[in-house]
Amino acid sequence: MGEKLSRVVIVGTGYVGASFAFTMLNQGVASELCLIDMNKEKALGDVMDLNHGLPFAPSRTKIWQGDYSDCKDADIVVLTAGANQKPGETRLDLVNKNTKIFQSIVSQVMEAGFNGIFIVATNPVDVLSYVVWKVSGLPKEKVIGSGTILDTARFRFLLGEYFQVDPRNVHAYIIGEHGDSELPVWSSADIGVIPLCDYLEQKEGVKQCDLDDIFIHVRDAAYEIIAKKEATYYAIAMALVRLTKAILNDEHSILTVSTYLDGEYGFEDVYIGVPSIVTRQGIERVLEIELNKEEKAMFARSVQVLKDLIGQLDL
Ligand code: 6V0
Repeated sequence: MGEKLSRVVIVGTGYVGASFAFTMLNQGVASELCLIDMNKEKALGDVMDLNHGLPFAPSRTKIWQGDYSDCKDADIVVLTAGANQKPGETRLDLVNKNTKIFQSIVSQVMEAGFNGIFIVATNPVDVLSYVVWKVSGLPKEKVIGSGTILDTARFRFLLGEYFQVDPRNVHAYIIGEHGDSELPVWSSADIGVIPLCDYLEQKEGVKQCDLDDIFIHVRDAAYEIIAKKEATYYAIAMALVRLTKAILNDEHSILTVSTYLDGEYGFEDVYIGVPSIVTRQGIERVLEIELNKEEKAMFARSVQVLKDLIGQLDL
């Protein structure tokens, strides 16, 4: 084949990490997949199980249970380790528990000589992306949180159902904290080529209260799913693979990832979900959506929630 090898290391092979590995294998995204977990038996079990699927995979992938020294030559390290959200627990409750875990993991990855891109999925993802950026010492472009990529997908799915349009033709964003203070950017949402606001005026049967309901379902989706089956993992796994592909293939894709703000939207020193251009180098730039007055206020509140948490961290 002669193609350049691409190595992706996954730290944390729980529900999310293992689903991510499975999706990577099914889509033939990387030539090397290395799985690390403090529960070595679990990681080894996953490696065996995934390897047995290789005869059905679209391309050859080398999969093994590794250790932190394998991060030296990795293009991407995906962090899905840590405690997950328990029923009734907010993502923000997890912060102290997972910050400690991350300080230890990221130090070990960096000691191995890693110089690639971190993708962070563990919650609270915006705060932990900030932790990874601080602890790793890598440039901000190289630390990317999954942010509101999943929330945006949920939003597009529900809007697609409502308007009976393919969700891939729904151009609408959820921005802000991946959590309770996130917000829908209604003012710039388009259904296909029609601004949603026009749609609202023109189409009978399209009501603002239905749209508000859709957002509430998006915001509270994780709570609903966790109450039913204890964890959410398929859609986030697919979202993480989408992000991984955007990086490895230098796609310049616009994804609502958690990105370091350095003056964009009038804020700095915070990681938060905003549409950003993702390339082989990581985040190329943040796109600033024109927000209306109400959206600006909601975004500012979301930034404040995250800044308050970051301010309490012992970094
Ligand atoms: P899980 O199934 O408990 O898996 C976590 C894994 O991490 C386990 O296998 C642990 O053994 C492992 N682990 C814990 N500590 C360490 C350590 N120090 N070193 C190595 N491995 C360790 O959790 P699950 O996979 O369900 O969730 C993982 C994280 O993803 C949680 O924080 C979730 O809240 C978060 N999610 C984030 C989403 C997003 O949109 N960003 C969506 C869903 C879940």
